Amino acid sequence: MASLETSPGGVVVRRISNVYWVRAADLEYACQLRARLRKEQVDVRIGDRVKIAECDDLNLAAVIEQVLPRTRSLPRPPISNVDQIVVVFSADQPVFSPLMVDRFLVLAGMTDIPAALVVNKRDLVSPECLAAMVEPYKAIGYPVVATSARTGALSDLLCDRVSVFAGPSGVGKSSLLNRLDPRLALKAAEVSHRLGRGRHTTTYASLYPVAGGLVADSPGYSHLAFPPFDPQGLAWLYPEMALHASDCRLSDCLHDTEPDCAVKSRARIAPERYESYLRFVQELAAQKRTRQARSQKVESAVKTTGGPQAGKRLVRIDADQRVDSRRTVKQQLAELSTQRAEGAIDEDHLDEFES
Ligand SMILES: Nc1nc2c(ncn2[C@@H]2O[C@H](COP(=O)(O)OP(=O)(O)O)[C@@H](O)[C@H]2O)c(=O)[nH]1
Ligand SMILES: [Mg+2]
Ligand SMILES: [Zn+2]
Repeated sequence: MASLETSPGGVVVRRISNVYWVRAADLEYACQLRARLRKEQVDVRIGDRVKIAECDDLNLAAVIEQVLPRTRSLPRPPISNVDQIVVVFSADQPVFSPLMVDRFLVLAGMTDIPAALVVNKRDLVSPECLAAMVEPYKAIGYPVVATSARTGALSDLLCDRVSVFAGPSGVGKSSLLNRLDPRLALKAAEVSHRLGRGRHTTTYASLYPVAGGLVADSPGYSHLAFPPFDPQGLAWLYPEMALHASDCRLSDCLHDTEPDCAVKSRARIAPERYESYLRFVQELAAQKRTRQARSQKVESAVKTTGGPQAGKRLVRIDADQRVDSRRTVKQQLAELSTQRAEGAIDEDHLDEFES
């Protein structure tokens, strides 16, 4: 048995119910939480760095003694200390869609986690075709790897990092990971464990050791709508636009038809990228209008109270407001994750909202 001082730190890679698998020194220990942590209801997530104790190397069991502070976390699914989001697309089958690529890059940008782009199935297109796909993203500074799960690997990109794969289904995410480690047999492993806790349902992802790093295979990315986000902030998530965004005449410039727009006059934006930008601006603006209309509705409902029907109405308004306060928590969460992206808040503050 090792004492806390000598026991290696580890990373939580998987959780099923109240058993946490912690990877430490190339071994995976099935761990319980120390009673003290359970009593304090310490929230332990996949990707958390922890101190373990009472390591039983024969049965690979241990106890989690301490959870170390987190850095960059993915809110959904909750994975801590993520170094990069690897956006995976295929060169063909399914067809390469720059619009979808940009959506994933923007979604990644809305967290504070750096993104890389992998274009898989390079065996299906000509080198010229492939170059046309990857060059625009290389030019604006994203790490880009063109590969094929049939022939190539991604080792350099994944080494020494915690990565989360994201991308549409069918592009070869599982195949790429299986190629790096055939023991993974990831088809089955993709099934994540759902635990119902009251009204909350939490989906847990797993981290797999591959190519000298840890990788989560494409968790819950079926939901591709943007979280609440101000359209004026979108240009900051387009690196080639962000370079000039602070030089526009209007501080709230959307870089569309505004006068003296430094982005439009100076930035070198690929036409597809500018097209996706304008579409996403519209989408975010429409979402914002819906949110505002909904909160105005609640406000005006509150103002109509009073008179003979007041008691009855109050019941209804009460119900409305409850719905709204749940929404507000969601909005606050999204705002918090934006603030967190800007380094404005720490994780402990966020936990108050998520628990
Ligand atoms: N030609 C070709 N097919 C691939 C490649 N990678 C994966 N595939 C095929 O694409 C399909 C979807 O792969 P899968 O790994 O399940 O994609 P996922 O949904 O992103 O995990 C499977 O039939 C794979 O055999 C590749 O590099 N080249
Ligand atoms: Mg898959
Ligand atoms: Zn502008």
